[in-house]
Amino acid sequence: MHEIAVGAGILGQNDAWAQHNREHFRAHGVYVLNLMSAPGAGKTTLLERTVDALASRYRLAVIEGDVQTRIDAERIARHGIQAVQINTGAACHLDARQIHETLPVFDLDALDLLLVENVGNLVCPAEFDLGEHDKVMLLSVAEGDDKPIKYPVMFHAARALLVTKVDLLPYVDFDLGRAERDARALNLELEVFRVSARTGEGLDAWYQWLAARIEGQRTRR
Ligand SMILES: Nc1nc2c(ncn2[C@@H]2O[C@H](COP(=O)(O)OP(=O)(O)O)[C@@H](O)[C@H]2O)c(=O)[nH]1
Ligand SMILES: [Mg+2]
Repeated sequence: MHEIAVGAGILGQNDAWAQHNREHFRAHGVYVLNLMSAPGAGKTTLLERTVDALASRYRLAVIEGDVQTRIDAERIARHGIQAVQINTGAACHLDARQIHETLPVFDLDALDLLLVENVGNLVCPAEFDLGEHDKVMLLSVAEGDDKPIKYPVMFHAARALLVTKVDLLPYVDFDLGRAERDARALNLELEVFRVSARTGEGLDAWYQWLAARIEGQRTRR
Protein backbone atom coordinates (compact mmCIF):
# COMPACT_ATOMS: atom_id res chain seq x y z
CA MET A 1 0.00 0.00 0.00
CA HIS A 2 2.75 2.39 0.95
CA GLU A 3 4.54 1.85 -2.36
CA ILE A 4 1.37 2.60 -4.30
CA ALA A 5 0.88 5.84 -2.37
CA VAL A 6 4.44 6.98 -3.12
CA GLY A 7 4.07 6.10 -6.79
CA ALA A 8 0.77 7.94 -7.02
CA GLY A 9 2.39 10.98 -5.43
CA ILE A 10 5.21 11.16 -7.95
CA LEU A 11 2.86 10.70 -10.87
CA GLY A 12 0.44 13.25 -9.40
CA GLN A 13 3.21 15.86 -9.22
CA ASN A 14 4.27 14.99 -12.73
CA ASP A 15 0.71 15.41 -13.99
CA ALA A 16 0.55 18.87 -12.45
CA TRP A 17 3.74 19.93 -14.27
CA ALA A 18 2.45 18.30 -17.46
CA GLN A 19 -0.77 20.29 -17.25
CA HIS A 20 1.29 23.44 -16.79
CA ASN A 21 3.36 22.58 -19.88
CA ARG A 22 0.20 21.89 -21.85
CA GLU A 23 -1.10 25.37 -21.02
CA HIS A 24 2.20 26.91 -22.22
CA PHE A 25 2.05 24.95 -25.47
CA ARG A 26 -1.57 25.90 -26.07
CA ALA A 27 -0.96 29.57 -25.29
CA HIS A 28 1.92 29.71 -27.78
CA GLY A 29 0.28 27.46 -30.39
CA VAL A 30 3.11 24.96 -30.59
CA TYR A 31 2.48 21.29 -31.41
CA VAL A 32 4.56 18.95 -29.23
CA LEU A 33 5.47 15.34 -29.96
CA ASN A 34 7.06 12.84 -27.56
CA LEU A 35 9.10 10.12 -29.31
CA MET A 36 9.60 6.90 -27.38
CA SER A 37 11.36 3.60 -28.13
CA ALA A 38 14.02 1.20 -26.95
CA PRO A 39 17.60 2.52 -27.29
CA GLY A 40 18.79 2.35 -30.88
CA ALA A 41 15.39 2.02 -32.63
CA GLY A 42 16.26 5.08 -34.69
CA LYS A 43 14.71 8.09 -32.92
CA THR A 44 17.55 10.53 -33.52
CA THR A 45 18.02 9.40 -37.12
CA LEU A 46 14.29 9.85 -37.78
CA LEU A 47 14.45 13.30 -36.19
CA GLU A 48 17.39 14.26 -38.40
CA ARG A 49 15.43 13.23 -41.51
CA THR A 50 12.25 14.91 -40.27
CA VAL A 51 14.02 18.17 -39.47
CA ASP A 52 15.58 18.23 -42.95
CA ALA A 53 12.22 17.52 -44.59
CA LEU A 54 10.05 19.98 -42.63
CA ALA A 55 12.33 22.88 -41.67
CA SER A 56 11.46 24.90 -44.79
CA ARG A 57 7.71 24.69 -43.97
CA TYR A 58 7.65 24.78 -40.17
CA ARG A 59 9.64 26.36 -37.36
CA LEU A 60 11.01 23.51 -35.28
CA ALA A 61 13.09 22.76 -32.21
CA VAL A 62 14.13 19.58 -30.44
CA ILE A 63 14.55 18.48 -26.83
CA GLU A 64 16.83 15.46 -26.43
CA GLY A 65 16.58 13.18 -23.40
CA ASP A 66 19.38 10.81 -22.49
CA VAL A 67 20.87 9.38 -19.33
CA GLN A 68 24.24 10.88 -20.24
CA THR A 69 26.04 12.84 -23.00
CA ARG A 70 25.10 15.60 -25.44
CA ILE A 71 25.63 13.39 -28.49
CA ASP A 72 22.05 13.50 -29.77
CA ALA A 73 21.58 17.27 -29.29
CA GLU A 74 24.84 17.79 -31.20
CA ARG A 75 23.57 15.54 -34.02
CA ILE A 76 20.39 17.63 -34.32
CA ALA A 77 22.20 20.98 -34.00
CA ARG A 78 24.26 20.06 -37.08
CA HIS A 79 21.02 20.34 -39.05
CA GLY A 80 20.70 24.00 -38.08
CA ILE A 81 17.93 23.47 -35.54
CA GLN A 82 17.87 24.55 -31.89
CA ALA A 83 18.38 21.43 -29.76
CA VAL A 84 18.47 21.27 -25.97
CA GLN A 85 19.85 18.22 -24.16
CA ILE A 86 18.43 16.97 -20.87
CA ASN A 87 20.52 14.41 -18.99
CA THR A 88 18.41 12.40 -16.58
CA GLY A 89 21.30 10.81 -14.65
CA ALA A 90 19.86 7.59 -13.28
CA ALA A 91 16.29 8.07 -14.51
CA CYS A 92 14.93 5.95 -17.36
CA HIS A 93 12.53 8.62 -18.69
CA LEU A 94 11.96 12.35 -19.04
CA ASP A 95 9.53 14.01 -16.67
CA ALA A 96 7.30 17.05 -17.10
CA ARG A 97 9.28 19.21 -14.70
CA GLN A 98 12.47 18.71 -16.71
CA ILE A 99 10.60 19.81 -19.83
CA HIS A 100 9.24 22.84 -17.99
CA GLU A 101 12.74 23.85 -16.92
CA THR A 102 13.95 23.91 -20.55
CA LEU A 103 11.04 25.99 -21.86
CA PRO A 104 12.60 29.41 -21.11
CA VAL A 105 15.40 28.51 -23.54
CA PHE A 106 12.90 28.54 -26.41
CA ASP A 107 10.94 31.34 -28.01
CA LEU A 108 7.72 29.31 -28.11
CA ASP A 109 5.90 31.98 -30.12
CA ALA A 110 8.45 31.42 -32.87
CA LEU A 111 7.83 27.64 -33.01
CA ASP A 112 5.27 25.46 -34.80
CA LEU A 113 6.67 22.12 -33.68
CA LEU A 114 8.64 20.94 -30.66
CA LEU A 115 9.98 17.39 -30.98
CA VAL A 116 10.98 15.59 -27.78
CA GLU A 117 13.17 12.48 -27.92
CA ASN A 118 12.62 10.52 -24.73
CA VAL A 119 15.20 8.32 -23.02
CA GLY A 120 15.54 4.96 -24.77
CA ASN A 121 13.36 2.57 -22.75
CA LEU A 122 10.28 0.46 -23.48
CA VAL A 123 8.61 0.90 -20.10
CA CYS A 124 9.06 4.11 -18.11
CA PRO A 125 8.54 6.93 -20.66
CA ALA A 126 4.91 5.99 -21.32
CA GLU A 127 3.96 6.56 -17.69
CA PHE A 128 5.16 10.16 -17.55
CA ASP A 129 2.97 12.69 -19.32
CA LEU A 130 5.12 15.60 -20.50
CA GLY A 131 2.17 17.78 -21.56
CA GLU A 132 2.76 16.78 -25.19
CA HIS A 133 -0.03 16.54 -27.76
CA ASP A 134 0.91 13.09 -29.00
CA LYS A 135 3.21 10.22 -28.15
CA VAL A 136 4.85 8.40 -31.04
CA MET A 137 6.45 5.02 -30.65
CA LEU A 138 9.25 3.52 -32.74
CA LEU A 139 9.86 -0.22 -33.00
CA SER A 140 12.71 -1.37 -35.20
CA VAL A 141 12.46 -4.66 -37.05
CA ALA A 142 15.72 -5.72 -35.38
CA GLU A 143 14.03 -5.79 -31.95
CA GLY A 144 11.62 -8.68 -32.55
CA ASP A 145 7.92 -8.80 -33.40
CA ASP A 146 6.90 -9.87 -29.87
CA LYS A 147 7.52 -6.44 -28.34
CA PRO A 148 3.92 -5.11 -28.55
CA ILE A 149 2.59 -7.96 -26.39
CA LYS A 150 5.59 -7.85 -24.02
CA TYR A 151 5.53 -4.07 -23.51
CA PRO A 152 1.85 -3.18 -23.99
CA VAL A 153 1.69 0.12 -22.06
CA MET A 154 3.88 1.97 -24.50
CA PHE A 155 1.91 0.80 -27.54
CA HIS A 156 -1.35 1.60 -25.80
CA ALA A 157 -0.23 5.16 -25.07
CA ALA A 158 1.01 6.00 -28.56
CA ARG A 159 -0.98 7.83 -31.24
CA ALA A 160 1.29 6.48 -33.97
CA LEU A 161 3.72 3.60 -34.37
CA LEU A 162 6.67 3.76 -36.72
CA VAL A 163 8.06 0.35 -37.59
CA THR A 164 11.60 1.42 -38.37
CA LYS A 165 14.58 0.02 -40.30
CA VAL A 166 12.37 -1.88 -42.74
CA ASP A 167 15.43 -2.01 -45.03
CA LEU A 168 16.68 -4.73 -42.64
CA LEU A 169 13.63 -6.99 -43.10
CA PRO A 170 15.46 -9.41 -45.44
CA TYR A 171 18.03 -10.08 -42.71
CA VAL A 172 15.85 -10.52 -39.62
CA ASP A 173 12.93 -12.68 -38.54
CA PHE A 174 10.29 -10.04 -38.03
CA ASP A 175 6.66 -10.69 -38.89
CA LEU A 176 5.28 -7.23 -39.75
CA GLY A 177 1.71 -8.54 -39.78
CA ARG A 178 2.03 -10.00 -36.31
CA ALA A 179 3.64 -6.91 -34.78
CA GLU A 180 1.09 -4.56 -36.31
CA ARG A 181 -1.87 -6.79 -35.44
CA ASP A 182 -0.75 -7.06 -31.81
CA ALA A 183 -0.10 -3.32 -31.57
CA ARG A 184 -3.51 -2.48 -33.06
CA ALA A 185 -5.22 -4.91 -30.70
CA LEU A 186 -3.80 -2.83 -27.84
CA ASN A 187 -4.75 0.45 -29.47
CA LEU A 188 -7.54 0.58 -32.03
CA GLU A 189 -6.73 4.17 -33.06
CA LEU A 190 -3.03 3.53 -33.69
CA GLU A 191 -1.65 4.88 -36.98
CA VAL A 192 1.10 2.60 -38.28
CA PHE A 193 3.91 3.64 -40.63
CA ARG A 194 6.56 1.34 -42.06
CA VAL A 195 9.70 3.39 -42.56
CA SER A 196 13.38 3.29 -43.29
CA ALA A 197 15.42 6.37 -42.47
CA ARG A 198 18.21 4.79 -44.51
CA THR A 199 16.34 4.38 -47.81
CA GLY A 200 13.62 6.98 -47.21
CA GLU A 201 10.85 4.37 -47.66
CA GLY A 202 7.61 5.40 -45.98
CA LEU A 203 8.88 8.75 -44.75
CA ASP A 204 6.60 10.87 -46.93
CA ALA A 205 3.52 9.37 -45.28
CA TRP A 206 5.04 10.13 -41.86
CA TYR A 207 5.77 13.76 -42.86
CA GLN A 208 2.21 14.16 -44.15
CA TRP A 209 0.74 12.82 -40.93
CA LEU A 210 2.94 15.14 -38.88
CA ALA A 211 2.10 18.16 -41.05
CA ALA A 212 -1.62 17.42 -40.60
CA ARG A 213 -1.16 17.29 -36.80
CA ILE A 214 0.69 20.63 -36.83
CA GLU A 215 -1.99 22.23 -39.00
CA GLY A 216 -4.71 20.79 -36.75
CA GLN A 217 -3.11 22.43 -33.77
CA ARG A 218 -2.93 25.76 -35.61
CA THR A 219 -6.63 25.76 -36.45
CA ARG A 220 -7.52 25.06 -32.80
CA ARG A 221 -5.61 28.14 -31.66
N1 LIG B 1 19.60 -0.03 -41.36
C1 LIG B 1 19.10 1.03 -40.74
N2 LIG B 1 19.73 1.55 -39.68
C2 LIG B 1 19.19 2.63 -39.08
C3 LIG B 1 17.99 3.23 -39.51
N3 LIG B 1 17.70 4.25 -38.69
C4 LIG B 1 18.69 4.30 -37.79
N4 LIG B 1 19.60 3.34 -38.01
C5 LIG B 1 20.82 3.07 -37.24
O1 LIG B 1 20.47 2.59 -35.96
C6 LIG B 1 21.41 3.06 -34.97
C7 LIG B 1 20.69 3.78 -33.85
O2 LIG B 1 20.04 4.94 -34.40
P1 LIG B 1 19.67 6.19 -33.50
O3 LIG B 1 18.92 7.14 -34.39
O4 LIG B 1 20.86 6.72 -32.78
O5 LIG B 1 18.65 5.52 -32.45
P2 LIG B 1 18.05 6.08 -31.06
O6 LIG B 1 18.88 5.52 -29.97
O7 LIG B 1 16.64 5.55 -31.02
O8 LIG B 1 18.08 7.57 -31.14
C8 LIG B 1 22.38 3.96 -35.74
O9 LIG B 1 23.54 3.20 -36.04
C9 LIG B 1 21.61 4.34 -36.99
O10 LIG B 1 22.46 4.62 -38.09
C10 LIG B 1 17.34 2.66 -40.65
O11 LIG B 1 16.28 3.08 -41.12
N5 LIG B 1 17.94 1.56 -41.21
MG1 LIG C 1 18.85 9.00 -29.81
